[in-house]
Amino acid sequence: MAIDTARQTKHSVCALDCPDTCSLLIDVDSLGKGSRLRGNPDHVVTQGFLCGKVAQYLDRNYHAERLMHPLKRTGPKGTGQFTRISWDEALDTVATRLQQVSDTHGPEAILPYSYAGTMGRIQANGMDRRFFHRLGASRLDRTICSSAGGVGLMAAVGYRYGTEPEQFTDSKLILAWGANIHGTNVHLWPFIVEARRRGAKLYTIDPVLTRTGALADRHFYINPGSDLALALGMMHVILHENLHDQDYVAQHTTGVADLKAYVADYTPTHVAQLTGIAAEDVIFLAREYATTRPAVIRLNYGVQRSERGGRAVHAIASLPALVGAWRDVGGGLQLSTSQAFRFNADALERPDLQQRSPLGREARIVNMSRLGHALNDLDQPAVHAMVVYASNPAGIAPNQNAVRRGLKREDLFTVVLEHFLTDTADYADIVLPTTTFLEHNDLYLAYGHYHVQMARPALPAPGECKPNTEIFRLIAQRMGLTDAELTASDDDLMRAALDSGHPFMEGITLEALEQEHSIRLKLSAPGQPFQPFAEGFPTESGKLHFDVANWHYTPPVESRHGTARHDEARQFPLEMVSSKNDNSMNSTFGNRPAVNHETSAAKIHPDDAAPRGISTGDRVRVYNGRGSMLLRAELTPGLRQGVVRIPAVRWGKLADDGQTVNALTSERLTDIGNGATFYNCLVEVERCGE
Ligand SMILES: Nc1nc2c(c(=O)[nH]1)N[C@H]1C(S)=C(S)[C@@H](COP(=O)(O)OP(=O)(O)OC[C@H]3O[C@@H](n4cnc5c(=O)[nH]c(N)nc54)[C@H](O)[C@@H]3O)O[C@H]1N2
Ligand SMILES: Nc1nc2c(c(=O)[nH]1)N[C@H]1C(S)=C(S)[C@@H](COP(=O)(O)OP(=O)(O)OC[C@H]3O[C@@H](n4cnc5c(=O)[nH]c(N)nc54)[C@H](O)[C@@H]3O)O[C@H]1N2
Ligand code: SF4
Ligand SMILES: [Mo]
Repeated sequence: MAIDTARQTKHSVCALDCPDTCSLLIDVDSLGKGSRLRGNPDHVVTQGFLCGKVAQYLDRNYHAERLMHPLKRTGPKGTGQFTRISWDEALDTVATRLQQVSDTHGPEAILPYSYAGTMGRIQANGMDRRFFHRLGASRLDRTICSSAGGVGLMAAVGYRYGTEPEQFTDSKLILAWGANIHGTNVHLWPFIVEARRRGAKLYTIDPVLTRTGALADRHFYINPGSDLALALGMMHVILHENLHDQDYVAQHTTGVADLKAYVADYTPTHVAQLTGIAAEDVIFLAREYATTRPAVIRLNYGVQRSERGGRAVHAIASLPALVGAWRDVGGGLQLSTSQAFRFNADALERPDLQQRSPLGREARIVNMSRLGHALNDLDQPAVHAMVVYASNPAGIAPNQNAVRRGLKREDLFTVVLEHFLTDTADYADIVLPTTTFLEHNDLYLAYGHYHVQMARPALPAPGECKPNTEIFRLIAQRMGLTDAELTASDDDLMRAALDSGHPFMEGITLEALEQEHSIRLKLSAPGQPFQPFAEGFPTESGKLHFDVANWHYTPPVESRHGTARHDEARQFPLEMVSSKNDNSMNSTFGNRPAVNHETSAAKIHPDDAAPRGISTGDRVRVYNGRGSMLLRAELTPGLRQGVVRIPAVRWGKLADDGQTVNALTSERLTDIGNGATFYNCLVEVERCGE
């Protein structure tokens, strides 16, 4: 066979909702067929490797069930019966129906629903936003993942950024706090391996012994949602043993005297009762943390998917200031790095295009974490049309039975832009086939490093697939919206986003990205490490304020601790943590058999299984007042007793009972940030027959 001399290696970027935002290389033959997807060896964070899920992404890209042309529904909603239609018919239907809904009920009756199926700036945060602003549609508050933690972090340090991953090699103590680094953020791992080779210790704090916990020097099992109490207990020990950095505290913080008085009650013994972490371990953690330099906390979002999660992040993110950890290269804290990416969001998303509602107000804001409520209970106006893209709410949104009840409404017109017929697409009136990140233009920030990236299509769009940007341009056109903002090209959008004038973005242009693919933000002078808070904070006073006003810890309503008096806790005595699966990405790879297997397990502590007569391999029903789901039991001592872990999120349509784990979760919101509380969820488990 002749060698394909036209084969090229192209650059791309992984668009999945992952902190690592990897730089990719792909071989493409003369017919445009891709092979050998791999990590870019020249990228300082990607380091030439990919996680297991994306190493096989081409299987997904070329999957036989990939959507290739528009569809319209032919059966009852939710049954997934469709017939092929042309783009012409699809666009006409969508334009006509959206217009009708807007004319009849007002534009706020239209709800966009999107999250981070792609993290690209233009495909899921660009033309779509302009279009919905111009319509005057309801605005979606995108709270499903990180808003509680984001608000908590800002309350502490003023910005949503922190320690650079490359600096972890200099750390001597790494606290992985609600962070399954090896499972969800694997490109941080090599830096930790190097730090440990140089003598660093790694401790993990998690109700579950994850892959990361199993590799740590010590693991601390914590009661779900009790992290605020642990942070206060550590502060108690640090202040009462005078282990804080008096100089840094005096120069760069306020309120330490109040803090000391406030945490007096949070003695190790009291904190042990609240968190389940033994008093001597609370003391151990505090002493190790305060006396080891540099010390870094890798806080991840596990902590803040909880009723007390926002304040927990606020308190945890105040710890590095107490011990002066921000002074050191390799010290500090990382929850997210995203806010350092100073794109010009206003120029990209054009909130100024927003039409006022016929009621004379700004378009209302709808919280995506309460979609069940939005679809069933909102009025003035009720939601009559929903356009879903880069998200799968029938699977990933809490209180799934309410969500699906809403999606079934005959008076709701639903459009879904997708790669596959997901649980959500099965409820659509019109399904539109979209390109993947390998097939379209996009510009990327990251939330786990500081490199801006851009990707051109590495592969041709298959079948009749189109990018989201193009689909929103076409719908706008059919609706007679000819504004220049709605006809802007992908490059126009990227240029608008890059043109912010912020010093971090200096020299980062489309042309520069075209050449270099990935460029580090200009965070510090060449050769100098980025130390964001070594010299104070970007708050009004320039200081971090130990703001104890709302730090009083009471256990989450939906937990066994302190609320055992409640009926709920008696009926449903186990706490379910539906944290991330190791080998997938939320529901994105749910049609892979191995992922379906992984997400169909209920992990149960032997001491909880025994009284229920449950053994590994048994079929069990996990249930509460909101729903029920059938799973396979897997006994493991790697859990806090009383906790059941169900890795999220499977495809309901592939399960006998049609359910995902979100049949069980609630629409209750976090203390601050209006986030979802996926990880405070009381359930009961019973063995069931075949
Ligand atoms: N493999 C894989 N990688 C992913 C994803 C995926 O689905 N699979 N999803 C991506 C997304 S969307 C995100 S947001 C990130 C999230 O990344 P992470 O935040 O690391 O992931 P989570 O699994 O949500 O939570 C981390 C850990 O927090 C623990 N946890 C739960 N409740 C508590 C608590 O109350 N206190 C403490 N201390 N720990 C708690 C969980 O058991 C879990 O091990 O990962 C991204 N990467
Ligand atoms: N129980 C429980 N529920 C959870 C979580 C949990 O830990 N436990 N995690 C929560 C969190 S942190 C998050 S971030 C959310 C994630 O929820 P979602 O953002 O909905 O993420 P996915 O489930 O990965 O679904 C993304 C969908 O986007 C599609 N997609 C990908 N790229 C594109 C594109 O370019 N265009 C279009 N139109 N579509 C595209 C994919 O095919 C996929 O079906 O889930 C939340 N739900
Ligand atoms: S999912 Fe994360 S680790 Fe995997 S390739 Fe994408 S960015 Fe990299
Ligand atoms: Mo997320």
